[in-house]
Amino acid sequence: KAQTTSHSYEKYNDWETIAAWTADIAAQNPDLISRSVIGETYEGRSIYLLKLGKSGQNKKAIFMDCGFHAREWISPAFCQWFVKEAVDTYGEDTVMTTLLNSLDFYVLPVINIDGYVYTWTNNRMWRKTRSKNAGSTCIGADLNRNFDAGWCTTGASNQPCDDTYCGSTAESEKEAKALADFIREHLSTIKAYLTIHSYSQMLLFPYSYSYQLPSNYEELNSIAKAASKQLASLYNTDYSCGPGATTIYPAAGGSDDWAYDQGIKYSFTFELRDTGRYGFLLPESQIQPTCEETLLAVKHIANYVLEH
Ligand code: ING
Ligand code: ZN
Repeated sequence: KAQTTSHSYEKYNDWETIAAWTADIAAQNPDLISRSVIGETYEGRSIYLLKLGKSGQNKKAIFMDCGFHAREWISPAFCQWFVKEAVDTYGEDTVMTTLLNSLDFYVLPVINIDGYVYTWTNNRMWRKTRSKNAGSTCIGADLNRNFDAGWCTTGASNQPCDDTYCGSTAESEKEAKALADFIREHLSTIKAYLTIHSYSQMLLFPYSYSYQLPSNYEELNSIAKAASKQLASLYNTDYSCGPGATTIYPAAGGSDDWAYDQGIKYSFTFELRDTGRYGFLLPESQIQPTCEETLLAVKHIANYVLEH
């Protein structure tokens, strides 16, 4: 374990920096981390996935992605932070050690890479992908409306110029297809799906495309409450928990609903800090506290999955 220090975890990093970091951190921690490429973005960038965990047999896995929406910069910062914590606290922190000995974590640091690059170069408030739309001069689709879960039936737009454009079909976006293909290929091991967004301070679970409650609603609700309690224990940050449709708003085509309907019964969307004062422009001074508190919630969920 080494070299987590030369990377700036308390700053927002551009894609070039994050991409180089994925290679470095895997190379420097070969017994704990491996890197793969699960596909390419519309503009041809490699979509990197880190697999964290000590080698072992028949391990359950937890999948976590960051950077669905380009402007939500705290999200990729959290995925980087999580990997740093795994490296730095394995063998020191008993919970992290147990988790990495017994589980694999798939961490996808940025899924919407093209959009993320665009927020650094052109428009800080960009949300969507950067794909061309037939018959329109408007660019991109909302990756979190592009999954095959009640696709485009509610809380989504069929107009390419809108920020919640659902795309021409479910999985029309190469990034959504790559993510969905990977999860489909690993359904026998992936027991939990976590997707990191901002902002609102919420811990959401299915469904968002319907008001129907998931079959294990009581279980998901109690996990979310306990995870939020852990999160609040550090800085008193207040989170709301519940199904997406009633807690934030009805919205179809989200990845958590899709993963849940694939059979991944522990599926959560995090909406990190804050509640709107800074919104997507969360100051770098809040990266450390936000990531530390969120880590407690993620560890709680992972530990629950390990024990069930
Ligand atoms: N919020 C999510 C969004 O995609 C969400 C809320 C979660 C919708 C789960 C659907 C499913 O709109 C942000 N901030 O992106
Ligand atoms: Zn988002």
